[in-house]
Parts: sequence; C-alpha cells; structure tokens
Amino acid sequence: MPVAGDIALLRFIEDQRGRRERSDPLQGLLATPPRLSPRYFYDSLGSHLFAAITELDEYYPTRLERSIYAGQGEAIARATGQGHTMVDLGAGDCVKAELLLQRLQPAHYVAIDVAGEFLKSSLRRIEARFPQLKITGVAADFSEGLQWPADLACRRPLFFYPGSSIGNFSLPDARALLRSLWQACRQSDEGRGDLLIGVDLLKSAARMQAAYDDALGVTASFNLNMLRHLSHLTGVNFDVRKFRHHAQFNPAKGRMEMWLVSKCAQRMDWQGGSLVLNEGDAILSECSYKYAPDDFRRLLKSSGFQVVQDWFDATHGFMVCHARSDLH
Ligand code: AVI
Repeated sequence: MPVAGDIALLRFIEDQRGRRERSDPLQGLLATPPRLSPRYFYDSLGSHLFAAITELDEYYPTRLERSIYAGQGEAIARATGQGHTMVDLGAGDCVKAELLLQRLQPAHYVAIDVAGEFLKSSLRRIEARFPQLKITGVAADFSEGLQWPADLACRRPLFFYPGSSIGNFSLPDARALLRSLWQACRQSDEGRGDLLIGVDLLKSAARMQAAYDDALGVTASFNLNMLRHLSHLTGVNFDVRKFRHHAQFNPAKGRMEMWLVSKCAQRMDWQGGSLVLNEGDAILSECSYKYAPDDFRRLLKSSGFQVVQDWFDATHGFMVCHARSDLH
C-alpha cells in the first residue's frame, strides 16, 4: 500500500488491491435478477448525494443514530473507555465520529472509505477541529473483509461502524465481515478490541419505504448515479434517462430493496457479457436489512463478539451496540 501524501498529522493511504481484483463490476448483471454492487454508489457525486440523503426528513436512520450519540455519548464513552485506535469504517463525511471524538478521546483516528477524495476533504474538517488528534485516512474497500494496513500500528482498536451499513450485507456476508473485524481485534497489539456498531431496526413498512423513496428524489438520483459512475468506470453507456428508481420493503426477507427499472427495451454490451432489458425489467442495486435487536445480538455472538451493552433512540427505531472480541 503506497502512501499517497502527508498533510500534517493526516496520513493518507490508497489501497490498490480492490481495484486490481474486481476486474468486472458488471458481472452481477449476468445473474437472475441482474444486480449491481452497492459499492458503486460511492463515487464523489454519490458520496455527496448520500450526505444529502442523511439530511432528508424521510431518512430517519441518521437522525435517530445521531440522537443516541448526542444524548448517550457519555454512557457510551464510559462503556468503551478512552485512548483507543478508533477505526471509522465507511467514514464518509465523518459526522458521526465527530459527535463522539470529544468523549472517546482516541489516541489515533483511522478513517476508512472507498471514496478517497471525499474522505480527504472530510478529514481536513476533522483536522481543523481537533488539531492535536493523530489522523490517518485509508482509501479502501473493506466490504469483503478488513485487511489491516501492514505498516499501521493498531493499539487497542475500537471499530466504529455507524449508519447501519452492516444492513447492506446479506446475513452470511455480514457475519463474514464482522468475523474479519473480530480477527483484526485478536491480531492487534494487545490481542483484543472493541466494536461500536449502529443498526437500523424493523419498523412500519410505510416509514421505511418513505426513507428510500423521498419526495425530493434525492434517493432516486443516488440510485441512478450508480449507472453514471459505472459508465465512467467501464466505458459501457448506461443511459440514466432510460431507467427509473424503485424502492420497496420485502417483508419475507426483512429488507428494503432498491431497483433500477428499465423504462424501455434496451441492450448493453461489454467485454464480459451483454444484458437485454425489456420495459419494466429491473436491476437490484441495494438491499438494506432491518433487524430485531435480539437477531442482531445473535449475529454479533455468532461472529465471535461478546455483546456488552446497547443503546436506543427514544422511539426504539435504531440501536447502537457495544461488543468486545473477548470479555476484557
Ligand atoms: C449506507 N447505507 C446504510 C444506506 C442504507 O440506508 O442502506 C444507503 C442508502 N440507500 C438509500 N438510502 C441510503
């Protein structure tokens, strides 16, 4: 992993591994139904659109989670302790970590995100607000398991995984990712670590539906932007105007789904294959699993973690869990 640049305490590392290994981002289009990985939402524009989503009235998860950090941050810091290497997974705009930094007083803040440029600008804001804080930015995709940069010390890790991003993984993939975090805790300097993770909980279908299909159409743009991003990445011409956004709750699978629906008959060809879509045919672009608290605690346990404590917002719509790699 080459170091891309030093800005005061801010060190930035680019992970080239993902780019080499994922040669065909369009491979999922050959499946039934055709699908795309939600990782392709997050180019620079996609990251800005996601930041805008978090400001929407309908998108409750961010508001509920922030209310937990704002109202119960002290209790959280008492439970986790201070002085960790705080590893912010999918840091994005770093706003959620910012709510806790004062209380958690980490020895080192490591922010990881696929969208490197967006992360860099977020970290400049953090650096300006916390000039004494040691900060490292890592541009990397950890969705297939976290590979800790070999040259980066990991003393007392506290993995911070907010935003219910764990909901964007199927149950086996979520377990595998959590297991890789558990392993990173075990392989760290002291052989143990903590996890603080935000989880969106099951609630009324209407409320969830509105959160993924807002009146302003920001989520629709976020969804459609994936096609624009993939056009740039692969050279295949996805005409955004020929698709529309669709979101629906799938009660059998306990998840919100986002689809890109073809408005007409069309065909896309690329080196690895081709896709023919008729009007109404749809590409699955994201699943967002919603949990019952006990099911999520069970998932943590089955990944190796010991659940210590959890906190809820006033409506019990969102949960923040603190877990440890072992009972230290
Ligand atoms: C990042 N992730 C947790 C968001 C979610 O709610 O699944 C992404 C998102 N998709 C539509 N709106 C927000």
